Amino acid sequence: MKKKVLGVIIASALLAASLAGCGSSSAASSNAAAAKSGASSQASGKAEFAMIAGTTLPDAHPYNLGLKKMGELVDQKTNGAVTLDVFGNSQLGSERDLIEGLQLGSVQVTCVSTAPLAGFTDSFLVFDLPFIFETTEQARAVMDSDVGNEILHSVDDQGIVGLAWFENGFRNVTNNKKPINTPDDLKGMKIRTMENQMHMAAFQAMGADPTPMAMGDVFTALQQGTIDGEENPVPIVDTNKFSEVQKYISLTGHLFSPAPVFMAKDYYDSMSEDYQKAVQEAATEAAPYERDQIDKQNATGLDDLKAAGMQVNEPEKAPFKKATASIYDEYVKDGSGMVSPDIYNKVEEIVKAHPATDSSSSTGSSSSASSSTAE
Ligand code: EAX
Repeated sequence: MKKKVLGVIIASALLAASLAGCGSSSAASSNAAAAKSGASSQASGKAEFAMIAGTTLPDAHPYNLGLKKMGELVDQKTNGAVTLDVFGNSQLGSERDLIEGLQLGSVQVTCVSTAPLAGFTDSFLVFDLPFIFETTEQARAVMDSDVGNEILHSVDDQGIVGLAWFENGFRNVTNNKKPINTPDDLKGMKIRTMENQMHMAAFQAMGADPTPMAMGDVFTALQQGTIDGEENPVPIVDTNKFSEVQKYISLTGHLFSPAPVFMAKDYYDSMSEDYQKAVQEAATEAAPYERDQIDKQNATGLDDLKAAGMQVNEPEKAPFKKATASIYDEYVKDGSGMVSPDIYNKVEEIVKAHPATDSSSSTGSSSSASSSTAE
């Protein structure tokens, strides 16, 4: 809580600084001078548009590495007139706070999972269907398709510009009680989920007791035992050091979280077309870099977790799919809070065009997981 208040204070101070810089002709001309002399305007604090980005994840997580890359690129493309400072670790609030922050103007850029968007728009709900993707390739094909683009831009009328698709990846269950081999093993377990009705319904269908909570509160809740477990991709479990408070990670791959990079529309609209283009290009170019970092951390993360004492298992997915199949009946239909059948069909078509192969499993590095399970 303290952290969040501090974050809001920092955000407000930075916002005041960025507003003071924005539109001031003296700031703009000294910035041009700095650019000419090759000096970094970020270092001298003279950017015309000094943007701040917030995320809920540790500095080493790919979201933040990707946003820093976007910052370097936009700085280069505008000779330092547009900069981006990144604040991770929920310093600027939860994902819901960050999305609202774009609308209120307290933050200019964020990267979030799609799940917390459920309270703002229905367009992203298709990604909350359990097991909709079997492979990362399928998820990426959807993000990079026309329907992916349509979904990304569906928040335009809510004061938010969709810039690019980063990703968070396949989610796995961690807990302190036992390896999860079948849905039965989840019975009665208090599992933290994101604040999303479909995720909660899926965990309920598997017999767990889902507890929605903001990311910034999860470590302490695990440590204090108010929850038994949580579910997140390997890079998050690893960079958050959940191994210090969790014994088991089960590679369920039950959901894939894409991660849109969003910008505040008012702020974007206040920029010249050249700067808007530079911001867009920087985000587009940073996306493959961010996804590479996810691949890298997925490839090494399980070994880190095992070295830190976690036990890894890879359950068969079929019983979990069966246990959560009702979510499709319940949520794929017309109506508010539902997955639009039109979007669902378009996504399914792309998935079918990218069939899974043996080597393209949902957890990336999972092939050796069961054989090398730590005891
Ligand atoms: O978007 O809250 C979560 O579990 C998410 O995976 C995280 O905040 C990244």
